[in-house]
Amino acid sequence: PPELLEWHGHGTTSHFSEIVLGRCFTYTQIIRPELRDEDCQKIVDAFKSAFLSKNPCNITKEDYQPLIKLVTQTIPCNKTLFWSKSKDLVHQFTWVQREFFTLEDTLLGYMADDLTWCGDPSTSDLNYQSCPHWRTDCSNNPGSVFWKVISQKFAEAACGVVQVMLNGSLTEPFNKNSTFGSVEVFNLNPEKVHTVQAWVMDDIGKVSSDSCSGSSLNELKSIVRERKMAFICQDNYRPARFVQCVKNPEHLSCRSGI
Ligand code: DN4
Repeated sequence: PPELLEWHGHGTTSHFSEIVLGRCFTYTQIIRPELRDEDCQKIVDAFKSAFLSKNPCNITKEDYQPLIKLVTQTIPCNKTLFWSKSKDLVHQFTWVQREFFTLEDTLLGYMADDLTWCGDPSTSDLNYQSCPHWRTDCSNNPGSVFWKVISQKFAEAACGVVQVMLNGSLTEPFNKNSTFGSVEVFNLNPEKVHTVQAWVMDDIGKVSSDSCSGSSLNELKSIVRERKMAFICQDNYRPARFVQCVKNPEHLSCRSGI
């Protein structure tokens, strides 16, 4: 059996198989009934086959191809929402503004959100003790490869104007080593995507900085323009600011016109 704490990351989430199967049914039967005919048992089996009985440091994009092929979900043009370092806010926003889709609002992203999973070459079981951590153990682990594959697909499929929510309280709201900066921007198809629109959201309580004119956003603008798409940037996009203000109604920036 795998040694206790073989790896530095958390082990497979308890009840992983039941959670992903349950989430698949919740998503396809209740959240997006237009997907009601998807076969959740088949999807979960393909998900698990991608990494079970394999070295969790040698997972490849090809391992997830059967899963990717099984799930066909089209996102309407103009409704794809990427994010970086703004996970809570972006999901609070899409919970209210239902027509926007983050990756975690698609079936595969929804099934895997916040979970950990890995197997071991010597057994056909999940490893509940530990899984490789992407920084300290290896980057080709089941979770990292999964997010990379589905992030790439999500970006390739986008059309019209795409949005990205960034964190304006950071010195580098755009980080070219993030999944957004290294995978998603470069997999947008300029023949389908005409504009990239950034929403740069400051934490409430931090001094509002004019991030759109800073060097980090300028780097994103250069990449986008180089790839023949238009770039728009908005500091503290109002609809998302309103979501932040629910928790901070008395803050000055929530009281006065912002
Ligand atoms: P981020 O806020 O830097 O990272 C989002 C999450 O992904 C954090 O928990 C990161 O872990 C984790 N992460 C980032 N890169 C890797 C990696 N290579 N292996 C494992 N975990 C990683 O933002 P980001 O720009 O890197 O990723 C967000 C964008 O990519 C979104 O537009 C999504 O469409 C997509 N995405 C979503 C998820 C998710 O929902 C994960 C990866 C990518 P840590 O830095 O906190 O350790 O979980």
